[in-house]
Amino acid sequence: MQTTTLLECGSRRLDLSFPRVMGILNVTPDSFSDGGYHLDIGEAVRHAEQMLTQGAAVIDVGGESTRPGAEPVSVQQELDRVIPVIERLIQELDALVSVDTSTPEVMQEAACAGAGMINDVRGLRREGALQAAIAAKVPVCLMHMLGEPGDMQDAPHYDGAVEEQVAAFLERRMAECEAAGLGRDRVILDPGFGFAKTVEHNLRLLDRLADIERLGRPLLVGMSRKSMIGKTLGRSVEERLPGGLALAVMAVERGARLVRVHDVQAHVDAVGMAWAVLEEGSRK
Ligand code: YH5
Repeated sequence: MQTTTLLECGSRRLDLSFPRVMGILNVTPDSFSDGGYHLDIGEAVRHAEQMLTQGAAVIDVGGESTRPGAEPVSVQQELDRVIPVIERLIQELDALVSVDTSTPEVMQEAACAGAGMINDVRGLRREGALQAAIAAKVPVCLMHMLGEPGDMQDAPHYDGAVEEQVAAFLERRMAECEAAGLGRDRVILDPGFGFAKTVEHNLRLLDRLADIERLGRPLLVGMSRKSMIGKTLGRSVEERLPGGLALAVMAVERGARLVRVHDVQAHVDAVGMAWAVLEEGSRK
């Protein structure tokens, strides 16, 4: 099936008729993989510039750690971390910026500063988030997660097949958002790898990604450096790139159009190579 999806991201457009790479820019002092390295605004901008040079189509800027046990951040703290970085990425690099937040005030300010996408791991379920996202008039990534980051990994349980539960959740959430005024044409869907899921859930969900693709919206996946790789292969965070590339390629083969990663260059090549094969076989 040929999907020609052009997303209107504020003043920018994002062509998702082929898979694109989203570079992760953490502006948190307690981030799992990049702990504290990108707090400096100048350093964050340089890191983003490098990811853009390497072929990232979107920079995902986040100021709240979703790691279990991470300190909660206040709205003001999150604004202080994220907004100055977003402003500079847009003014200096003309980047397409996604804001990784569940906080309505941050969505609003980020959109005012020129962010072209909202990425909310809580699927706009915080009070005021849905209205803020609608007012922002940019595409939104709705992700699947049970519970809250703090408790989600306690005992993830699904009645029946995980892919069916995740697809049903995303379908329902998309319908609720649509009823409130968020058009489907502005929705990107994400099964939420690592969020309230065991390794087995994550592996099965990737294998059955087609069940989520059937919902008819572009798919985003985030597996970069996650513990599904670490636990399967017995690798530390620094050793997870080869495993992550394999997962990204499999996701693209199953329809993913945005791959959220730390290591942009390697993923641009892996995804580009996989896509060349799929195009030649014209299965996509
Ligand atoms: C995602 O999947 N994930 S934050 C633990 C790691 C490495 C990375 C143990 N935000 C997603 O990236 N947004 C995050 O090593 C996300 N989809 C979307 N849409 C967690 C993360 C990470 C966690």
